[in-house]
Amino acid sequence: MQVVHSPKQALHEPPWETAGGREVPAYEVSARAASILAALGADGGFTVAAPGEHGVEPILAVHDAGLLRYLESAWSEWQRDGTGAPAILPDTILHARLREGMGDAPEPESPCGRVGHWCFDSATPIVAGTYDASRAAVDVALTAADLVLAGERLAYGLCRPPGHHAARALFGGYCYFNNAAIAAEWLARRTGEPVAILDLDFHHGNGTQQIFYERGDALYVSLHADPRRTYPYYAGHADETGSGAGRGANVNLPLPLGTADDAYVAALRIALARIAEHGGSTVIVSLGMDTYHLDPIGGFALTTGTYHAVGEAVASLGRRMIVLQEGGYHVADLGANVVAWLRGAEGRPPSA
Ligand code: OKP
Ligand code: ZN
Repeated sequence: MQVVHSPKQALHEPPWETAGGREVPAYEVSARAASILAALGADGGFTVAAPGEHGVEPILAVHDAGLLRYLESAWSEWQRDGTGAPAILPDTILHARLREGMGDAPEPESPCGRVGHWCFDSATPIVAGTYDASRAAVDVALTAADLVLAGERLAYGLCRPPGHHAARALFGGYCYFNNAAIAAEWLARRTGEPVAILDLDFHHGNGTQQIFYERGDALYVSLHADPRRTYPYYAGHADETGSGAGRGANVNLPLPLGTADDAYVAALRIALARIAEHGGSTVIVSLGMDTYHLDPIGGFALTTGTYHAVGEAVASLGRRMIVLQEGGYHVADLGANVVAWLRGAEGRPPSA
């Protein structure tokens, strides 16, 4: 199987994040990619290649130009004019209700003001290498899409930082650009076909949902922890089904904390049935391994064997697959879990 990854992605190495009112070591670190690359290498059935550069146009097909401009300039501006902190985090965030009934305010000019205009949480620091790494992750996703467009049945993009929380004009949730949404739009424009995105990360992909919410040609289907108790809290409920032309093309299957293998696979069957009803030859999988029973920030109880079964079940749709990495924070077992999933998707048996 062809795998795409860039060493530039390791340039994003945030020192910490905040979680539950505490400063904690960052979970979304380059050791995650190293774990996956080591496991792919040990398996021997994967060929890793660097991405091709795709420029900013596919990003602007999905994201607001102001978000791209902000992420491109944030670090140098912070060096010039920031607080001297080793990472950028907002302390004031543009909340919709602050402007209730008053229309939009202009983007502020100071670094502390600007970050809160484009960021929605305190878990997503910007450091020196964040922009280059995020651009590389987008190129990884697009190159994986190109492989499938060129005839591969399946390609894996080892994206990092992840993407599914990034909305059209907002970053957050460890995500800066929405890799899966950018790849989906790229594919839709090139094929003229509908496309389906299956999001298997523990967290709901609020960004991907938002980007395609009014689109009927892009189906978004997600299995995730119920947002009543879990991040990102404000999206991912079952009654969010799309609007306008997108009515019915958004499918949320929230699951209770503690969900284990059998209940997960049962929900997956429902997700796959919805995808089978939708047209198009390709499924983009947002693959998060934070559903793992040992994940430090997840709350499901999946085991490695189930990842193999899930890969196999998704492959049974008979569609081409662009598999893109999202979360998964149990670094030691992350690689083995990804390999299990991909072997299942390829129709190979689980490793011994
Ligand atoms: C990114 B991805 C939990 C705090 C959650 C942000 C989580 C981002 C997850 N106590 N902080 O979907 O894996
Ligand atoms: Zn996640």
